[in-house]
Amino acid sequence: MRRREFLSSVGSVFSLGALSESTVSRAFAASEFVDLPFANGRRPLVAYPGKRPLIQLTARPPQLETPFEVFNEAVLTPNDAFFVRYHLADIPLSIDPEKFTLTIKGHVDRPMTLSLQELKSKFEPQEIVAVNQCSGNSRGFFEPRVAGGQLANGAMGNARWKGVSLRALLDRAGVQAGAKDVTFAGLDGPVLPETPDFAKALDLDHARDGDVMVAYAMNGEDLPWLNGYPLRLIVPGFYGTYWVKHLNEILVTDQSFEGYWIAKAYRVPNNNCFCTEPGQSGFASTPINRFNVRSFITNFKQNSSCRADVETTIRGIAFDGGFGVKQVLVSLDNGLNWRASMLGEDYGKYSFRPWQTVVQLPKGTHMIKVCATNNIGQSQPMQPLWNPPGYMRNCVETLQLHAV
Ligand SMILES: Nc1nc2c(c(=O)[nH]1)N[C@H]1C(S)=C(S)[C@@H](COP(=O)(O)O)O[C@H]1N2
Ligand SMILES: [Mo]
Repeated sequence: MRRREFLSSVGSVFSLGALSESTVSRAFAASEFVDLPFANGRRPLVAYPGKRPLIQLTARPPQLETPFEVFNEAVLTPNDAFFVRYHLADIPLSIDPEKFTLTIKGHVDRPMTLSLQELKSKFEPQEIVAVNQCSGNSRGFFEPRVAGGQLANGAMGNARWKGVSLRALLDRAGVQAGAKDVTFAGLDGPVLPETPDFAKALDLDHARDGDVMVAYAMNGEDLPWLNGYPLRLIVPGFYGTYWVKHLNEILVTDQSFEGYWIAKAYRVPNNNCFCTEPGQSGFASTPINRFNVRSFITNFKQNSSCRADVETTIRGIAFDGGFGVKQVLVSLDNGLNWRASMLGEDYGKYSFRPWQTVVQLPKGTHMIKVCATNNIGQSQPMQPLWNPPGYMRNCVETLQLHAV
């Protein structure tokens, strides 16, 4: 179904609230701004329907970053604070949940068109807590700078997703011998016909791993509009580019998918570090896939202060591409010595893992570093790695903290 049809449909139509086609292109009156810590980092804080004021990167399409303080509120990122990323300006503005359907077709014995109600009632529900992170999260910190959305660290979020396992859907449809890839398309489209429509693919084994799912709920509520209402793909451990929103078509093919958004975009250098030297060219590339390991301090801002000589808790989050966080080390002396922190509640191997440690800092300025390791021994580099598209930043973060 195309967007025009939603706009003309009647009944209990969900829509983007006050957001009409003309206002979607305009920033809502922003009264506040934030300064992200890199050049040209001034951004308006803008409240879209269903969202609290978030850091606006672009208005058309809406691209919103989560203010970093939110990650100190809870391990699960609240729906109204979850970041938003779109590529194409023609996003759906109105959807009738009674009429919406998901189609599964291609190399299957029983092509299906399911209503939302059928999806919810005819399949066993499944829940997974998983981080969604944009490939370009933290791109604004790249040195030398690279083209693309200049994001700080807020293009990520962690939620409890509920839906149906993609394997169950594919099994019901009956995947035929010779099938190779599964492709996914959503309701948004390009404004210009020359622009390739947003579509992604997974190989059949990945699509059938039992964890990839079609989600209809996030943290116990319907998906927020801007996070893919009414259905989105969840690809735990993989970068957000695979998490197709407003998902309405699943196609099983007997060929390798060669669509623009995999064959040309979202590729990284094909080596162990997914990195190159600035200026280097002619390297082989591969589609971006799993997250690398990251960790952050969430309860102190850069260049803030704490009380000297008293017990102070430093805490934060860590995550990886689905092997689970094993350990989070903290250094109070800019990386010379490291101590273990205490890991908090385990929400599963795809989730943020909270950690904390209690310190007592003498008067002065301290360079606090945090470094996580996952269950297969992957860790974080001390120095930032570089690649032309500005993807996968995961170097050890340093907090400058003044004990006073
Ligand atoms: N339909 C659709 N799905 C999409 C995209 C898009 O442009 N259109 N962008 C992808 C990218 S690159 C990211 S990082 C995630 C962001 O998910 P969010 O907007 O829910 O935070 O959505 C993915 N799914
Ligand atoms: Mo992304």
